[in-house]
Amino acid sequence: MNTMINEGLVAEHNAKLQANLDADYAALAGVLQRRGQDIEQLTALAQTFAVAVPTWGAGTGGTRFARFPGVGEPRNIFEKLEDCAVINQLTQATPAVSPHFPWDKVSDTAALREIAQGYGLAFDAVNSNTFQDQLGQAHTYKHGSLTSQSAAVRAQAVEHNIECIELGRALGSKALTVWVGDGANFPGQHNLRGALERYLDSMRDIYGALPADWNIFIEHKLFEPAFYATTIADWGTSFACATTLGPKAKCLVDLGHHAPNTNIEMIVARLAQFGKLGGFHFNDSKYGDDDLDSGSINPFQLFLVFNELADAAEREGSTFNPAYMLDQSHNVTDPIESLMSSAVEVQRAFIQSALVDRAGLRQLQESNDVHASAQALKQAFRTDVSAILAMARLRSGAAIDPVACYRTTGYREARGVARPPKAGASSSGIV
Ligand code: AOS
Ligand code: ZN
Ligand code: ZN
Repeated sequence: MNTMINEGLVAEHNAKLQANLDADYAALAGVLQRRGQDIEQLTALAQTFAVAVPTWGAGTGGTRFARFPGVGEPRNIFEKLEDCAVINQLTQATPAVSPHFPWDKVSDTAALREIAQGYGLAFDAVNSNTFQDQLGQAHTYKHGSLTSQSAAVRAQAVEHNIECIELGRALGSKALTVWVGDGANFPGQHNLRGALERYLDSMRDIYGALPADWNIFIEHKLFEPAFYATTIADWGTSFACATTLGPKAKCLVDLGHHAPNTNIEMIVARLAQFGKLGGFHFNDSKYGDDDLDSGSINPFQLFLVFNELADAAEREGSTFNPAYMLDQSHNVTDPIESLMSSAVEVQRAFIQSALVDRAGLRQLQESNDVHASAQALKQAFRTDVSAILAMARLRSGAAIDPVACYRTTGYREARGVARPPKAGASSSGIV
């Protein structure tokens, strides 16, 4: 296995922290034992956790207003893979990468797959992009893509999605995520029903090109860039489309794509109940699609989402297997640090949800003990499982404290030398 970070540095970091970790782990083991829980089982469970890293997350995304490029940002998919390899080496929680086309320019899929494998990385869902125009493109997406009034624009958008499937197939991916910004900025701009009919027609063509063992994930988003009526604005529309299209079509929940205060965990429960929960884009937000690091604003919501996932997993068994991906954008942090933190926070919610005594909670609910039911969740959420996560990382060969370890390696500084910014690159350009 190729490693980007010198393994000796990771071992040195771990050696310094291990005595404290052992003490914290023993203390937590005692707390959990008094509750009838076995810390070793939880640590083994934590070692199974995986969330995919978005290739676009390795660079600085910025905001609508500005982008402040960071030092040594990856300039192509190969360099993004290097950063993804670091993230997985130090967390052992991110063994897959979710590419975005055509941002990720791939000419030799076999070579790319081999390089990824060398780092121990696989490819998760591929993402299409018909929300912006690319140089040399025949038709503009200014007035929509899959929903466009123009048959030629729709055909171009469908064709792009089919190309994404082909690239994904060559890379070993098993799913296509489709998010479109299509919608209206003004009342009257669209016939609301007509736009969705055209979307479904386009999606039927893409669906028809899916390999037998593939899924297509429909990602809904309340608004932006359309500010009056986004065509796939909510989980209801997504669910209706996924149901209309067929069994390979499922819904993808990006946590930032809802109105403030929306009960996202209930959406998760509904989609799981009806067999249409395809996957997640994890991130956090205060206002809208803020794309902040997971768990940075509302960790309780993340926990409650995982509480529903634990319930669904118990009911459905091993067939319940939604895809986990991060989707975040950085302007003021080092993307590697943010992605590592997010992966750990999602893993934290996963383990906290495993602390809930589900049979006990059911009894409390059946007896209408409202206070105790709420406290059962609160107790799990309040439990600091950091020692479990750190021990899982140590046992899997990762770093006890990924960000602290990363900061000792000088990786970013070295990339600054190895990856000088492209001459004349625009400050808003995607690297
Ligand atoms: C857009 O808001 C969505 O979250 C999509 O997942 C998008 O493809 C991704 O965020 C990259 O911009
Ligand atoms: Zn997303
Ligand atoms: Zn988004």
